[in-house]
Amino acid sequence: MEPLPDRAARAAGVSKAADTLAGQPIGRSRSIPIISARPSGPLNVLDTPAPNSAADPLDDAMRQVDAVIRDRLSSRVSLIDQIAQYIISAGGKRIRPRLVLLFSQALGFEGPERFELAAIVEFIHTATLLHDDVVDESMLRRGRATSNAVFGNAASVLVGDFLYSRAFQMMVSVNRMRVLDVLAEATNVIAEGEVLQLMNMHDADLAVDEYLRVIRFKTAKLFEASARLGAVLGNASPQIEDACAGYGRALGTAFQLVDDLLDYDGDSEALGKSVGDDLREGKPTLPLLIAMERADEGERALIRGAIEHGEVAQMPQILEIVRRTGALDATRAAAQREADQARDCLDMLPPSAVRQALLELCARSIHRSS
Ligand code: GRG
Repeated sequence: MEPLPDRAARAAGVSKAADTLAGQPIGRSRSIPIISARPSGPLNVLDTPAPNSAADPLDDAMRQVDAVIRDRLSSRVSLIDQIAQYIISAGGKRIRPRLVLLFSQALGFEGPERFELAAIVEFIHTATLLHDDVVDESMLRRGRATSNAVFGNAASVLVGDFLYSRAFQMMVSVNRMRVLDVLAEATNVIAEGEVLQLMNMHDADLAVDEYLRVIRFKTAKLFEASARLGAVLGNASPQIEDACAGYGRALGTAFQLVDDLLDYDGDSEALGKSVGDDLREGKPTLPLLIAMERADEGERALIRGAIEHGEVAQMPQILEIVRRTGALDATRAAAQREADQARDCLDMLPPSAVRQALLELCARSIHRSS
């Protein structure tokens, strides 16, 4: 039978030759907002500095997206306003809106619908974060207390529902069936991914390809949809649309692989969220799966116990095994492989500032600390 590391490497799409792959419990939450829970920083999204503001070809367009976000966030219900502002004003990298803008620009579309669609994908992303932090009982996100920690689980889930349904109202206003089609499918797949992940919790025998399926669903799908929407706006041919979607899918997969790696190797402060949460939750991600395959029998039993029972007492030893077995380098190599695939999808675009920005997004997604 083929040795486990080789199976893992193949399933993750990394060549053998390269040898590169191989809570805190939530207390009783307040159900009404409290003034002291307001963020100390700006509440206005326009005050949030855009990443890479120096030479960012999207500076101007991102300002327009932020204006749409601010406008469409409003609700007659004050708690919705407060929580939606709380999470959106914390910033975030705004990668998904950038994909809409970059691909629509690359394909020659300059209408205002691109700002609407960019805001829509950010709303959907934010809705998933609100829901995910409740599911995972996370306490820290974007460098501050999660919405569920501050406002409670019920309010967080419901405001997630508001953002999600507001996104669909905005989609209808764009009045293009194809847009609805892409986003209805994407959100459905994201939810499937999250349920699949739930089913895989505490499964120390999870296959690498099943892990990859989950990340393609829960994370890469929205990247894919964002890139595809840029192509839809540009009335691209089906071939070009699929190439754009392929870029988004590969970039999103690389992005989640790095996310999972940073959970073992990151710095909580830089990341703006707690590290080590995946092990605490018994979530079998690629660094752990590879470490298990490469470790000796005793170490394997230790990791298995941690995954199956969410044992965190052995965290330092497990971290040491993950590092020593090269599981982090192998995970980064798997992410690099995906980023390379994303880059290849750009061959259909002529050289331009936009194409350059998309290439840089691949590099930044791999070499990031937050
Ligand atoms: C509401 C459609 C819908 C579904 C609910 C909970 C859930 C089902 C899905 C959650 C999926 C999820 C949270 C995937 C992780 C995505 C991820 C890598 C988030 C981090 O993205 P960044 O780093 O975040 O772009 P910032 O903070 O920069 O915006």
